[in-house]
Amino acid sequence: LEREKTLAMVKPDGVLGNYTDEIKRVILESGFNIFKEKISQLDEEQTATFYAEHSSKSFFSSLIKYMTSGPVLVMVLEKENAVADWRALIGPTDARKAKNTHPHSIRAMCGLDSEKNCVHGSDSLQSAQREISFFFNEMSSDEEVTTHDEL
Ligand code: YYY
Ligand code: MG
Repeated sequence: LEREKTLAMVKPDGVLGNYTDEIKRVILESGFNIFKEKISQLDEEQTATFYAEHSSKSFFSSLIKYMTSGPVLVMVLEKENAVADWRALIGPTDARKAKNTHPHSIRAMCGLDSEKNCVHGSDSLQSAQREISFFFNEMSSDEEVTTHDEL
């Protein structure tokens, strides 16, 4: 399997609920290297760009309100098969479903429903590349980027 990078995010409910340390512990125990990380505060325009594929959905305006409600922690995770493995670790989009079918997933641990689901993960290698450059190239107004050594 190829070594990959994926974008992980702890969403505002996860940061405000103090789940960040627990989530990072699970990430490291699962064999990921946290290659870069920073705290960011998304505005409406940035969120609309990040979630552009969902712009016609009924939940879009509510999603933007939620995602801009507080700071997020964004991380570049690195390991073999990182994209699919991180998606598997976070569990299904709807945290209520996650609690039933994937009780050990991160969304089961700290998510609430299909909107407030605590964490994000890129859904493909192509999305991962887009999302990593979105946060770590274009949005360079957030200074405090911690970069860890590449394994
Ligand atoms: O990739 P993932 O986050 O698991 O789900 P998506 O279907 O891409 O939706 C992105 C984002 O939109 C989801 O994490 C919360 C929000 N959302 C929602 O508020 N209500 C839904 N019914 C579906 C998604
Ligand atoms: Mg998605």
